[in-house]
Amino acid sequence: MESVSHVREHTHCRVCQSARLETYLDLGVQPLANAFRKPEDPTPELTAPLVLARCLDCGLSQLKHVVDRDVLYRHYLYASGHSAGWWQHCRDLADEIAALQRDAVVCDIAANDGTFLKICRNRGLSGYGVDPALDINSGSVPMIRDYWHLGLAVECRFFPGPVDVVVAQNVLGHVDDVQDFLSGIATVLKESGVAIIECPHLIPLLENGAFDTVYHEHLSYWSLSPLITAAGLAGLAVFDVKMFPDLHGGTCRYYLSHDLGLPCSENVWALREREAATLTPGAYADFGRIVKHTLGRLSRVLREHAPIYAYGASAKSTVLLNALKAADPEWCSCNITAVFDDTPGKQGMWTPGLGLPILAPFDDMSQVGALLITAENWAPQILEKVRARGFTGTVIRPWHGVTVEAACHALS
Ligand code: JHZ
Ligand code: ZN
Repeated sequence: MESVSHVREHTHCRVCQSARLETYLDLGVQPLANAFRKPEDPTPELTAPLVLARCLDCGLSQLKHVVDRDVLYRHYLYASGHSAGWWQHCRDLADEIAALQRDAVVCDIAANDGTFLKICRNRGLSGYGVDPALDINSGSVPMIRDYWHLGLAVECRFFPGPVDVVVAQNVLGHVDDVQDFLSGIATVLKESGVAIIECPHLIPLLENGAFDTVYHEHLSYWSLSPLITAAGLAGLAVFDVKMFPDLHGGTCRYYLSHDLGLPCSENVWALREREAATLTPGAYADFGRIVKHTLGRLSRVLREHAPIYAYGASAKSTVLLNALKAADPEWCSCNITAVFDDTPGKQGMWTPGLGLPILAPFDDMSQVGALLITAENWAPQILEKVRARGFTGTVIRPWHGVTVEAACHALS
């Protein structure tokens, strides 16, 4: 692997500009988590340091290195439409928006394959998506192929016009210039409009020991407190929040409006209090210890149960498997035979760093002895699928200190 030339060191907090960034997780130099490759690809793999720090002033957790976004997003293989749990989440959100305003116009930032907008359309809502990925097929959903930014928002406000709702799911953490991004939202939103921003929350990340969600795409690991600061600078206010503990390991939905000085909900106060009580220096230190423990135990478990198949060629799988290899001097790639994934675009590719083959799951899974779940956030759906195909072996899950169970007991 060669070092990536498109890496910039990030020295100041992207919310408050403080230089007081304190490292609390160092996963070394890692391949890019979504850089799945064709086996015959001769180009060297790109890598970058993966170091997580927190701002001692505003509390934002952020990576200390920024990879050029064109390297990460112009050819993006992740298609949100392939995860059934994600469909349900989007259906619920579209219902909520339709109940609020039957004819709402929606701008979906980082719309990916248009899954959410297609669901909106079935409910009579209209709108358009914005996404920089050049080769994701979004069907007939109108899609602007660009990164969301203030200049684009100014154009969109002019045509097609201001919108009632902005939806930004799993994108704020990927954004380097947060101020420009949020100002763009404020610009395109009608006076009475609502912005709905979702991203994994920092507390479950720390509590679950979910270090595999730390990768180069995720520049920031948000919590409410720094978001209130960043939103305020863009003329927006957070007026409500909702937690989804099972989504991507613990997602928070933030509701924002133009800052009209109106009171916010009880949920906002409660989450602020919870953050103040939970996100203590000790919690960050504990997280480092959990990660070390997880890697050590997982190495042993994988050796004991080899040969193993993994399920879920997620970005998380790249981090997990490469961190394991880096931490385990006795690591042997042959302990893991292949990684299953239902995404057709990923099948036939190799995983970043380790070069494990990605396969479609077998019709008959009864011959698979042990399965490492590498998309832990989708574990229930994956287990249902493999059990239905005859899998009766051992299930290994990496979060919560590593669990090892027979298929018949896992998550039942
Ligand atoms: P999944 C993504 O990360 C992308 P990833 C992104 N970087 C982000 O921010 C986070 O989400 C939040 C497969 N799968 O969704 C599909 C099956 O094969 O956890 C995916 O390849 N069968 C924008 O990549 C992978 O697992 C199934 O039944 O870590 C899951 O990836 C299910 C449920 C999933 O996200
Ligand atoms: Zn800060």
